Amino acid sequence: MKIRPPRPPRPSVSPFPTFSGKLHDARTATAIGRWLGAAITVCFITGVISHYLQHPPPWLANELPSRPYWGYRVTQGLHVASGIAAIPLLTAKLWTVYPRLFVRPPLTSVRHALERLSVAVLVAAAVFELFIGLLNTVQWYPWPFSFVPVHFAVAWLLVGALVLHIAVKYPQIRAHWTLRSPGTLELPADEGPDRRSLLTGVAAAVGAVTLTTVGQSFTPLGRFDLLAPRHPDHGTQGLPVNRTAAAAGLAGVSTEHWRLTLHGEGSSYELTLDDLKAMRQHTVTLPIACVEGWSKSARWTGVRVRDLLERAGARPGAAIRVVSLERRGSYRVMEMGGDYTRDPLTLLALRLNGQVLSLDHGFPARIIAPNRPGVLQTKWVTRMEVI
Ligand SMILES: Nc1nc2c(c(=O)[nH]1)N[C@H]1C(S)=C(S)[C@@H](COP(=O)(O)O)O[C@H]1N2
Ligand SMILES: [Mo]
Repeated sequence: MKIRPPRPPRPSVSPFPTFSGKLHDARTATAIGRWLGAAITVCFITGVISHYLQHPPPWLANELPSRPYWGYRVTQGLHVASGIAAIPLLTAKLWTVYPRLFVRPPLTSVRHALERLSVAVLVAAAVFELFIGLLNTVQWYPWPFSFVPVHFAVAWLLVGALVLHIAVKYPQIRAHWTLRSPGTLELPADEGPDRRSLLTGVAAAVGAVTLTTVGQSFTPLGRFDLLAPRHPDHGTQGLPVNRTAAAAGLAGVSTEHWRLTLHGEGSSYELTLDDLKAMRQHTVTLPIACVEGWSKSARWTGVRVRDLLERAGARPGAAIRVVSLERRGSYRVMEMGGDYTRDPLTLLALRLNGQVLSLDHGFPARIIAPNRPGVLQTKWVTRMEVI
């Protein structure tokens, strides 16, 4: 009987790439992840604020505060800026952790399967939110669903998956939270230049996209605003136009035939444009803060909404519905709670930066109110009803 000599073991060749560098380890993932986590947290909180200011549930509608007058400008500026900053951060984070896609065996236990599933949900939700959010800033909607409810719902999914992810990864996050060794001020010797270069590169990318877009709402940096879709200095009468009269289907408004109708609780009345001009005029400086991210302050002159309501015999702080001449469109009808109608800064404006409102800015009359999303600053107003 012949005995075969034992075969030398075959070197096992994995069809999958292997990674050993520092750029794909838990320390790099943590370093980038904490900045990404911070950006997503700011984006989520400011997004929830924006959502409830724009679409309050009935119990909240009359409680929304009209101050600070600059509130929405700041929260929405942060929302769009943190979302834009999250794009290079998410890209870098995914690049750092993508070797984990090739981990073998793909599933070791139920727990491992659940962990991978939660990461899949997290990544999908994050990519989806940043993608549709970015396209929304340029008002491009190449999808069949409506943006706001979907963006809002997936945000909760994203934050839920993020909380789960942080809980699961807590031991690694804690171990790698700072890049310094415990008790020293020096970077440990094994922190080669590559990790630092990567983090510097990511920081530079975040700085670059922020600097070239944040000027759309933070106007002192306006001259660096090269990439944002809107520039606060472009537009008639010193203010960008979000939706032109032509886009809203308004060819013109006849001053002669235009009326403002006011439905109070007991009484109703109608005013011509001359009647409105004859009422006491007030001038306020307030921003238009568009949900899409741009903001610009302007000087508005017109009649206080509370004076108009008082004249209709409405109780102070009544909530109202405002209707535009525009025939269709989601911004044709707007509702406004008592804090806004009571606020002396809330105007039915007739003039903008010292000139009669142009048709694109809402001639003959538009709403301007403090701490309000731009979409609710209704243009071409023709009717106000106490509700
Ligand atoms: N009737 C009506 N009002 C409207 C709109 C609209 O489409 N229709 N757009 C709103 C949006 S989204 C913004 S940001 C502001 C912009 O005002 P502006 O175009 O005068 O800058 O108007 C708001 N008022
Ligand atoms: Mo807007």
